[in-house]
Amino acid sequence: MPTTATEITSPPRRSDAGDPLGEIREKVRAGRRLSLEDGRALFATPDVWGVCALAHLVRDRLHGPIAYYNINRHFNYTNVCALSCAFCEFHRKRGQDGAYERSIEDARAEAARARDAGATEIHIVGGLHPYLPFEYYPDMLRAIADEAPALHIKAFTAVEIVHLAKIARRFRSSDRAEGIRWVLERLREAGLGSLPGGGAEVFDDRVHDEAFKGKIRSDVWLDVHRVAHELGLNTNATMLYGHIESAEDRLIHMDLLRRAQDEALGRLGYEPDAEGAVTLTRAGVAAPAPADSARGGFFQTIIPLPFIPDGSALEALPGPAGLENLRTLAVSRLMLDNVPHVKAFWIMQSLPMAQLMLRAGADDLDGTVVWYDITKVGGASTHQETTVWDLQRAIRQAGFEPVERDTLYRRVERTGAEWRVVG
Ligand code: V47
Repeated sequence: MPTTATEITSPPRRSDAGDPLGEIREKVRAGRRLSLEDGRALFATPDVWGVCALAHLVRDRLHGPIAYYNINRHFNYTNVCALSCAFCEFHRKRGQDGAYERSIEDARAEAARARDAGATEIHIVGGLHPYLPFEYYPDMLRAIADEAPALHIKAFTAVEIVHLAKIARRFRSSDRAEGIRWVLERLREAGLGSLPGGGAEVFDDRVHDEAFKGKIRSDVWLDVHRVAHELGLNTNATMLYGHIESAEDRLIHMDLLRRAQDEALGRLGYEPDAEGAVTLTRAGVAAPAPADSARGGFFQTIIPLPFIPDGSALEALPGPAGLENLRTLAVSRLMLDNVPHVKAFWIMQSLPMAQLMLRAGADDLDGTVVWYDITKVGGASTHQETTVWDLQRAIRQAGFEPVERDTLYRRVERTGAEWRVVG
């Protein structure tokens, strides 16, 4: 398990000065892994559209004319959090104005509403609540699974999983994996289907200490996902960019994720190339089949999240602008050659930007969402919903065929609120 990224020490030095992307284009065409130096060139070039076009090439090879969307609901069970991360405007202390805790019955009622609206997934995350007992969490999942058995439960970031291991008194720094496994097994028995990608932020200790001190560090985040993969659970990965990190930090983040994915795919029987890389963009290599949770165990999607300053302690920062968002997503597609999907999360990107991203490496627009508490752009309320029609229109206008997926990227066929997985 890697705990440190490849050192980046040498200055940029490329032979193709006339066409800075020429050598990278050849590698991309051949399905070869890009180096960190290539990544640095992708961030440095003024030719953002050239970077997007390269990412599109990869996206086209993996997914052709298809762009995915899903019908989902988010449920935030509490915003009470023991931490006070500088980038986050969601957290409250207990008793503070706006602090809330949802009951198990609230979760059950949300599951019923999601089921009745035809959602295939409920995405659950919350703050690190200092007083809720461990049993609250499996009980919540059991209530949801009982109320809406077909609803996939994607729940709890790696940060919450470690918090649960601590409150269950199972977390020992001498053997982190044991406590993490214990928690994940209990949650899976209660109905957990997969882990969302949150809490990764950016895997750098300096940034960690300034913007989210107290949260788990990268090695622990990666441990949680490794153990989840070993148990056959699929997971996602995020990267929060555009705050106090550098382009170099983003590349190291991507590098650590792709090493972890090489290991996950290795466990699933993929053969690495001579350099130890498992690229899904090489000719003749198929992406892992849409899995049920018994055959899963890898990162499904990378979700670059642009920092939204509004209401956070870092509010004075401008946040990333449009071209930076496009470039970062495109570089993620290019560097993470072993992650099948790239998601444009429209809540944070905006739907018009997410639509452009379909031409810059993204193949997935998540989702109908409905209620979202973590970020609110420009004073938006927690009601942040888009319709299936809007998602389909955005996809069609970008020149792709909209395909509804479930959480595990299997095709969904539906008539109204009735749906079934078809492949
Ligand atoms: O971990 C918090 C981020 C994440 C801010 O797995 C912020 O399918 C921007 O992980 N500006 C939670 N971002 C969201 C998340 C997610 C979203 C959609 C799909 C999936 C998936 C996962 O939101 C947190 C944090 O990185 N976040 N505050 C902010 N001010």
